[in-house]
Amino acid sequence: MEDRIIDFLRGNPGNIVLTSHFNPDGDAIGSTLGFAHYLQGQGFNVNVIFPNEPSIPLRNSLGYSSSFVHIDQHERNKTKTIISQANTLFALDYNVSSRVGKEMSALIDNFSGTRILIDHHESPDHSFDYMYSLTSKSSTSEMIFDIIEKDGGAVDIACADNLLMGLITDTGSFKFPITSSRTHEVAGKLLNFGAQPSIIHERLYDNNSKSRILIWGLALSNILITEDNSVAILSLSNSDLNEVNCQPGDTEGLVNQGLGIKGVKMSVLIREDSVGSLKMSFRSKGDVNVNDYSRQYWQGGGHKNAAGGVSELTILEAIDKVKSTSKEIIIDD
Ligand SMILES: [Mn+2]
Repeated sequence: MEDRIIDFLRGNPGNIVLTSHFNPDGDAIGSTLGFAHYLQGQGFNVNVIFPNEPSIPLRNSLGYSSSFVHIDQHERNKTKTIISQANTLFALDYNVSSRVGKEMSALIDNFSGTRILIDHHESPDHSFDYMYSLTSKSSTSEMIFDIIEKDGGAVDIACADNLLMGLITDTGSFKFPITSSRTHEVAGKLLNFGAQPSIIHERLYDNNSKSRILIWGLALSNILITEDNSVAILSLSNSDLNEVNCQPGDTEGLVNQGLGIKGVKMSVLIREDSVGSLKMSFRSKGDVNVNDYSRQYWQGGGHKNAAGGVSELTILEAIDKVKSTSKEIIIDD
């Protein structure tokens, strides 16, 4: 399939719309903008639609300010028109249309043209017309590079910058187990196309807002660790978030801090977005499978070592539930 995606587009000329998931992360932005800039360079008419606005560091990727980038929450009428005038729609870095949020998922479900999914999450929705799904891949950005490389056209600096950002963010700067020799090879090739890892890194990680540092401080000062020292639990109440005027993206990456504690195999972040609505994030090491765990207990899923979920419990109830259920998935050394 991946060999034929761009040939398919050449055989079916028309407008292309590329979409990614709600709260777009580095790989969502990276894969979508990387592909969009490549396709534009190949003469295609492209538009990109994200459901809501990404965090500021992600908005600073090269080419983010292109006129073809749209935010559904800000430009509803425009995005509806774009989707109605497209004949091919890409779903990048998400496995089911509900991941784009309620408002936008209807537009994707009812899209009358060809729907193509490119993604590395588990359990992709088989209702798409074409699917390129590989859970062994570090990132959707790596998959997009595979497609582009086979096509053989010019990779401009905006494409290279965005794809490398996707690789860096989804692999935790090349340290997660999903990182393969191919991931490093792709990164090397992106450097040859002009991407600058030091600049991407500085933009992403040395560019914190005050509210981000304050919310991390609050969460870390209240960290709980289970008696057997295997699970770290971070929690932020609605009033914590309001106290520091927490902005979208401020808690991104926070859950990984729990894994930095010696002996901890799973880290959990519980965030109370509004009272009665918890967002759960899970990270794990090695064979501790948080995808299965979140599916079973938290109405969510994701990858083996990184997953999300939701809950209607209170924070204290959710902490108790993590304590009682996580024992099942922790594997003793
Ligand atoms: Mn991804």
